[in-house]
This record gives sequence, C-alpha cells and structure tokens, in this order.
Amino acid sequence: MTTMSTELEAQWMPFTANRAFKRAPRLLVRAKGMHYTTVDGRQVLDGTAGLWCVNAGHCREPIVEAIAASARELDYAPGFQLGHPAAFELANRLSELLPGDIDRVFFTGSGSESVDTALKIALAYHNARGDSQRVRLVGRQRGYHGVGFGGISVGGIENNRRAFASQLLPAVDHIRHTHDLARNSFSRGLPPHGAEFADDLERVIAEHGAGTIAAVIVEPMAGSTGVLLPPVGYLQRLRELCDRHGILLIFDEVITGFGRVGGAFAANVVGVTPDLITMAKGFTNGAVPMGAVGVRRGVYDAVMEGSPSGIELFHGYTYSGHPLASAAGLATLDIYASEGLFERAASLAPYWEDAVHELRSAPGVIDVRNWGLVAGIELEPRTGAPGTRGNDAFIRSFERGILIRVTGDTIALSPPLIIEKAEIDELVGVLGEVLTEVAKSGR
Ligand code: PXG
Ligand code: PLP
Repeated sequence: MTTMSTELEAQWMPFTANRAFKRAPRLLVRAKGMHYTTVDGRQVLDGTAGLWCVNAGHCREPIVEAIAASARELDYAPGFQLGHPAAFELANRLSELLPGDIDRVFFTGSGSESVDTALKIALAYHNARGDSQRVRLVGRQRGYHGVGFGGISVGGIENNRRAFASQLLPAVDHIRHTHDLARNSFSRGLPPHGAEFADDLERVIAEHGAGTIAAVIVEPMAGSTGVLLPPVGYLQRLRELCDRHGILLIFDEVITGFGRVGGAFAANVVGVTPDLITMAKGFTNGAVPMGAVGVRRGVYDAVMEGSPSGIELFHGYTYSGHPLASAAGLATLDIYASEGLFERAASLAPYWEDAVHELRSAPGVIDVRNWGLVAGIELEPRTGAPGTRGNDAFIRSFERGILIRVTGDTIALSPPLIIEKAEIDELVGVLGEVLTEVAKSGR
C-alpha cells in the first residue's frame, strides 16, 4: 500500500516546469518490465527506458536481490585508501566490454560526474607528460554533457548555459553539430552526408594551435538535443584528426552505452576507439546511481608515471564505487550477457526502423531518424510557438498510456531493450494517433 503526501511544493524538480507540473502532476508509483503504473492505477508503456537508463526493463529481480543483499552485508565502504571486492570485480567486468585498450575504470555517481572526471583526466594526462600547454577543451554545438560546470562549458545547449555564462570554463571551443535536415532527412541508420563536419576541428586548431588543445568531447549520438546522429565516417574522421594532433578524444556514451545502439558501446558499433569513454544510466539499469569513465591503458600509465609516489590523481567522490551501485552494476551486466540484450537490440533494430519510419506520413513530421533502438521524430514547430507541438504530444501520449521523451519539437524514443515487437507496434501506433490529434486540435 502506497501512502503519499499530495503536497508537492517543497521539491524543486530538475529540468521541469515546476509550476505547471504542480498544477497537473504526473506521478509514477510502480514499474515492472516494460510498464510504469501511475498513482491513479494506469499502465504506461515505457518508450524511453525511464530517462534512457532502464535498458533491461524495470524492477528486474536479480538486480533487486543484489542491491538488497549488499544493503544488508556492506552498506557503505570508503573508497579513498580503502576498497571492497565488488567495485574491483565490476571494473574488471566492464573493462572486458570496453573497446580496444580501454581497460582502466574510474567510478563516479552520475553522467555529469563522469564528464567532469574525464575532462580532469585529460588535463592530468597532458600535465603528467610535461605538456601542460594543452588545456583547451573542445565540445560541440548542441552537445549535452550533464550539468556540472565542466559539462555545461563543453556542452552546447544555450538554455543550459545562459544563466551561468559568466562563470564557465575559460578555454573552450565548440565545433559544429552534425544535424543536416536538408541532406539527411528520413535517413535510415547513420545518415550518409556530413563526415566532413569533423573537419571543423581544423578551424579550432588553426585558431589556437593543436599544442594548446587537451581533448575533444562528443556524444557519438547526441541524445538529449534530439537524436542527432553521426554521419557515416564522421567519428572515424574525428579520430584521425585527434591522432594527428595529439588530442585526446572523449566519447560521452552516457546514453549510447550498454546496448542502446546495438553493441556494448557506440564505439564498438562504429569501430572507433576513443581515449576515454564516459558512461552512467544503463550501467546499473538506472536502479542505483552510478557512472564511470573508461580510460585507455596508455592514459592511465602516463598519469601513474607522472607521479613517482603518493596519490596520482587528486580526484574522487564519496560514492565512487558504492557497494550498492557495484552490486547493481554486476547484476545488470549479468542480465545483459545472459539475455544477450545488446545483440537483441541489434537484431530488433530493422523491425524498429521500419516501424518508426511509418510515422513519416503522420501530420507535422519533418524527419524520422533511427539507430539501434533509438528514434528521433522531428516535428514542424508551430509558428511563433516552438516546443508546444512537442509538449502537447508528450502530454497526450502520457494520457494515452505511452511514455515518450520530447526535447523541443523532437520526440526521442528509446525503449528498454527487452521490448517485444507487439509493444513496438503499440508504441508507434498510439504515437501516430496522438500526432494526428495534436495536428487537428492545435494542442
Ligand atoms: N552526458 C550525456 C551524453 C547525457 O546524455 C549526461 C552526460 C549527464 O548524466 P547525469 O547522470 O548527470 O544526468 C547525460 C544525461 C533526456 C535526458 O531526456 C538526457 C539525460 C539526462 C536526463 C534527460 O534526453 N542525459
Ligand atoms: N561538500 C562537502 C562539505 C564535503 O565534505 C564533500 C565530501 O566530503 C563534498 C562536498 C563532496 O561530496 P561527494 O564526495 O559526494 O561528491
């Protein structure tokens, strides 16, 4: 029996229109498999894996058990100068999934912390090698890297930066984003045009000198800003440029990691190994907050060698490698492996692609794009009221029993990887009806 205070004022909600929400709240009280249950007892099909994190579906028993067992046995263990076995085991297991020679793992509590950690490791790496001129960080327009000061500095979403613009990191540049509706609309899988967008890095290099640049950070696929895909060859080209100029390449795989695009990481899927990978979300199936940074052996070794004794990296979190999170992570990786969920995402992707592209004919749709078990459906903004069409679609969808995610006027779909074909049909079918209603009613 759930008892609940109906008083909502005290919680300042994250990335939410607080006043509108508190007037018309949407509360979830339970979840199982592919569905949420609302406070008024309705079932809602989860088309977004929570916030891109519940890749194995909700309330999976082995994860629940692992968390409960750890809570009973080892609730917390300091991670500074002490350790516990599950964190080491999890790092070993993760290093097997990570591509190439990325086999060192630093634990954090979230994607935002992973991003700040990766940026600091990049600076520490160059510093350890006596290359302390390399301090400049390069992000990308429309990038999302969480909400720490590092993350919003390299991030490229104006709304997230505006109020804080006077105090962002000083030496940061942004290369252009990869969205090109004119040439790539309604592409299936990775879009064909735009590998040359990577060459925008040459502009930054020409302006500041390669010897001042520490790292480039990009999401292989920008999720939060509306499913912006990497054109074929783009990530390879970025890798080549970084190699040529001694710049570290960071893939922010907070969303693309753990099966979302049909492999362990997007890096594995496209065959490009970055120097660092940030992750979170699907790492613990969303059940306990945890993130990590995967680091190439050579980067780790350089930081070790740069420091003959004592603490090599002055960085870490109270909750780095938390026992409950480590237990959840191990149980989650077990499920991914035993159920073959990354392969499942890859093999379902063609069915998913066909299904979501049927929305092409729904009113107001100006693009449909997909990769793995992700889809972006871009809607034509209403004149003078951008974002309202998307928001209306979100609210109507929720009322109709499907959870979608909307950013501006782009709908992002990213269901748990356990989704069945009939559920894909339901998700896309209801969404098509919703888009028709939204177009007809103007709200
Ligand atoms: N990097 C990337 C690429 C992300 O997508 C973060 C960092 C930050 O992670 P934390 O755990 O600090 O939130 C993210 C998070 C959405 C949505 O609806 C996306 C995120 C978070 C919440 C909502 O697109 N991405
Ligand atoms: N603020 C204070 C006063 C602290 O003592 C600490 C950690 O000891 C922090 C912030 C950082 O917290 P966390 O390690 O959870 O990021």
